[in-house]
Amino acid sequence: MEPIVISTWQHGLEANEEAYRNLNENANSLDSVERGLTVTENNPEVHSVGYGGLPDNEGRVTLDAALMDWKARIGSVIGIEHIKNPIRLARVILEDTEHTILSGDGAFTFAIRNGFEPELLLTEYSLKKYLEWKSQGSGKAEERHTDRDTFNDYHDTIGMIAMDKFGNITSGCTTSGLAWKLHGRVGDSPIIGAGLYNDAAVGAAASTGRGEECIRACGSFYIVEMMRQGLSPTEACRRACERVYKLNLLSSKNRDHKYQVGFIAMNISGEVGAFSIRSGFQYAVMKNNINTLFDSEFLIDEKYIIEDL
Ligand code: SD4
Repeated sequence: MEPIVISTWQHGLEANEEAYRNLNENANSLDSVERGLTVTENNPEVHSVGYGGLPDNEGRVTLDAALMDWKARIGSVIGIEHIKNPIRLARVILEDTEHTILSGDGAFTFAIRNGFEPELLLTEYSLKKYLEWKSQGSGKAEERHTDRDTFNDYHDTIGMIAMDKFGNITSGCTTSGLAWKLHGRVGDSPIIGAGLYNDAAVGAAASTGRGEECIRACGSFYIVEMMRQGLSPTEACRRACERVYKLNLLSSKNRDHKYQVGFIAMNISGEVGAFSIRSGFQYAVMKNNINTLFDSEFLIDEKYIIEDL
């Protein structure tokens, strides 16, 4: 098969390069996704992933990451602190334990026992932004996106799906979650079926954006099931966005409706697609040695007014 990799947002371009280089050298998709996502975790300019990720409401950088491969193997890490590459830890959980998910202190202890070095992940920039937020006193978590309009300031979760030369697909996600989230809050990224899902007979999906809304819809699982029924990756992602949108409204009229959720998907023929709730979501696809950033199709435009519904 021709290798192919798709990932979320503009920073997906850089991660794709690394994943694709590995795929081209005959690495499997699990190795390639892990290595690709590590690039984003290591980049302090990406303020929603790994080192340099914006902290929670207590000023603590807490990271979520997960991997799922074509053998339905899972490794997920929730709310880990001081470990720069949670995606590498997710890989160790996937390969070397009987478990699927480790969280918090237990995940940290497991990491140290497995040779990971503790590091300070709060950068000068993140601390400055945190102190600014504190002094404003809104107390609310914030979604920040690397969209077309705000690219220079904000960054976002990276989700990635890759197919290797053997036709095997792996999906992965890594994030520091919403900026200023309540300490202990868990988003979609480490939740299997929400932030990512993989089925060797069908394909895979991954998400970005407001985790609460994606979790409510089991977004990534839903996309894989839609593709199983014969929908294209783009059409399956569109259906998932409709589901997210409806469940957000159903769950509460008072809920914050100004959220973004974006999905990417790939089927076992190597076709890819994406869809988002609002405009601005971008995704990067690399195949045939060409890495391209696309604007996603979306469900509603910014003129949407909740009171009209
Ligand atoms: C989360 N989906 O924790 C992640 C973060 C994100 O815009 O993508 N934020 O909800």
